[in-house]
This record gives sequence, structure tokens and C-alpha cells, in this order.
Amino acid sequence: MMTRRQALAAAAGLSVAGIGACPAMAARAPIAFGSAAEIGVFRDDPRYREALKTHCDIVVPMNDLKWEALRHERASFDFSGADELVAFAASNKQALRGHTLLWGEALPPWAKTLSTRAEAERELIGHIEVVVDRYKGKIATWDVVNEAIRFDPREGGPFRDTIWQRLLGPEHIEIAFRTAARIDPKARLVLNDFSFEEADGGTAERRKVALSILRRLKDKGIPVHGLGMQAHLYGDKTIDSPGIQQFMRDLAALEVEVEITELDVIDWKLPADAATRDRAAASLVSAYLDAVASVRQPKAIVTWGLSDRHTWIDETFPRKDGAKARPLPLDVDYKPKPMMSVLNRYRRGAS
Ligand code: 9MR
Repeated sequence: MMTRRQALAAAAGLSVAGIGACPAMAARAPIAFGSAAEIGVFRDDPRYREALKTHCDIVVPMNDLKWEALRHERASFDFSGADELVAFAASNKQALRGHTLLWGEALPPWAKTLSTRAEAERELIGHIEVVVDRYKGKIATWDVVNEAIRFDPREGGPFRDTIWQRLLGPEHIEIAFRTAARIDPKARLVLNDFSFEEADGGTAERRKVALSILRRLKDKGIPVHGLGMQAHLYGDKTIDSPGIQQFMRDLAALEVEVEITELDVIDWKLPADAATRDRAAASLVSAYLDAVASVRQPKAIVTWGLSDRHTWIDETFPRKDGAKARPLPLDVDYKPKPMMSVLNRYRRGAS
């Protein structure tokens, strides 16, 4: 008979000799684990706050540092939500990641009407100066630029069509990094983007574009410390381990670290049975993290929420059978799922 722990481990695709005892994991250092936190749920649900406290070394305000949240008025900043989460993390001795200083989405209406290069540059620089300065010494890591790479760079060029790209061209990335570094020279500055894990031509091209952005920043002497890989993994697709491993080697050659920033599993095309879905999600996460960590130890692993009770996947990737999505390490009742065992294996480091 298998013990419950062995069954869970087996379900998660781990060594049944014990979670964390897999030989490939030998002598690996622990990796900080964290989650994004949604302010509305954080305020309303004590179990959510408790889960953040119990499971996380790092907290990421999911939406409260976006322009949309901070800048509904052009002339002023509203730091209420971000301040609350920053204070919570500080009181629990948790680190913070700031998400995000520049993105083409989640903008207030006025920002979408910026119309000249000078105006866009002034607003972008002014925004980063105020936000980074406010959280200097509190937010150690920033997603400086989010999702600047075009979904398929083979169609229309390397950069995503955003207000920043339209008005400032590719230089918007440099302006953002340069400004963040000037205001907080001690901050870790990260380029954050998605879809680096599949074995298709578009993904290969996205990796190339990421490397070229990072190389250009380095060549110009602009500080950039990491690539944030969002890792919204598709449950019905496979992980391109060799491609990821090569990408990790290329990043190492550029002396750029990696962190996993928005991990979850899009399970809309997986079978209905919950246990089957949870096993599949855990083994996908395990395959992904193993591919990354076999070459580079990520600086952090962050999931995009903790409990299936609150997830963006329900709305964006609804299941045909109407069942609730199960993308995260805790179930709707905050009970750990097999994915949590996989994450804990990394969080603890291996013996
Ligand atoms: O999960 C976030 C959702 O609550 C917001 O409405 C949305 C727009 O601000 O952003 C979601 O988070 C995104 C993240 O900021 C960037 N990568 C993709 C995430 C999922 O859409």
C-alpha cells in the first residue's frame, strides 16, 4: 500500500522515495516562493490572507501597481491598494515584487490618448520616478517592462503594438529601465513576458527577441538583472524542455538571471475529473520547473494567485463543461493540491 504522501508524490510525478529526494534535485538551494495578491479578495477573505502568510516568501500586488490602479487621475497617484499589500508583506517579513512600471494594457483612459513622443516620454519617466521612489527599499524587484514582445514576432516585427511602442519606438524599453535604475540603483530590474515554453516557431522567435532586448540593454550599460518568465502553462500542451534549456544557457551567457513570475495552468482543455486535472497540472509544472532549473536556478517562483477560488483563468479560458478552473496550488477551500508538493520541493531545496 502506498502512503498518502507517496500517492501524492506519485500523482505529481515525483520520486516515491520521498518528495524532494529525486536525484536530479541533489544539493539544490531553496528557491523563494510567492504569489500575486488581489486587493479585493485580500480585503474580504481572511483565509486568503492566511494562505499568503503561510505559503509565501514573496508577495506581488496583482493589479495595484498598474497604471490603471495608480493613475485614474492624470494629475495624482492612488497608492492605497499597493500600500496595503506592501505593509502586509513587510509585517510578515515577506519580499515584494513590483508589477509593473510599463505595460501596453491596464492603462487609464487618459494614457491611451497620449499623442506625441515628448508627452509619452515625460509621462513614462515621471510615473516611474514617483512609483519607484515611493517603494525604494521596500520593493526589491520590479517587472520594469511587461509584455513588450509581439505574440508572434514573425508577423509584424519584434515589438507589441502599444501606445509606448507607437510613440517611443523600441527605445521605450531602455527609457523605462534607465529611469528605474536611476531612482533605485539597488533594485533588481526584470523584463517580464510570456510564452517561452512551447516547441513552435513563434516561441523560438519570442526567445530570440527577449535575448536581443536584454543584449541591447547590456551593451548600452543599462542595468537589467533578470528575465521574468510568466509561465501561464497550457495544460493540453507539452513543455519544450530542450528549447527551454538552450534558452537558459543563452540567458546565462548574457549574465541575466531568471525568475518564474506568473505560474499557473490553463486547464480548459483537460478532462473533467478534478483529480486527473490536478495530477496533469502538477506534472506539467514539475516538467517546466525541472527544465528551467536543470540549467539555471530561478531567483524566485511566483504563482498568479494561490487558490482556485480566485483566478483570472475562469474568465479568460472558460471550460466548455462549465466546471471551475483548477490552475493553482491550492483548491477552492485552500487545501494544497499536488502542484503545491511540486512547488514545496523547490521551495525547500533538495537534500
Ligand atoms: O490577473 C490580472 C487580472 O486581474 C487583471 O484584470 C488583468 C489586467 O490588469 O491582468 C491580469 O494579470 C496579467 C498580468 O498583469 C500580466 N500577464 C498576464 C496576466 C493575466 O492576464
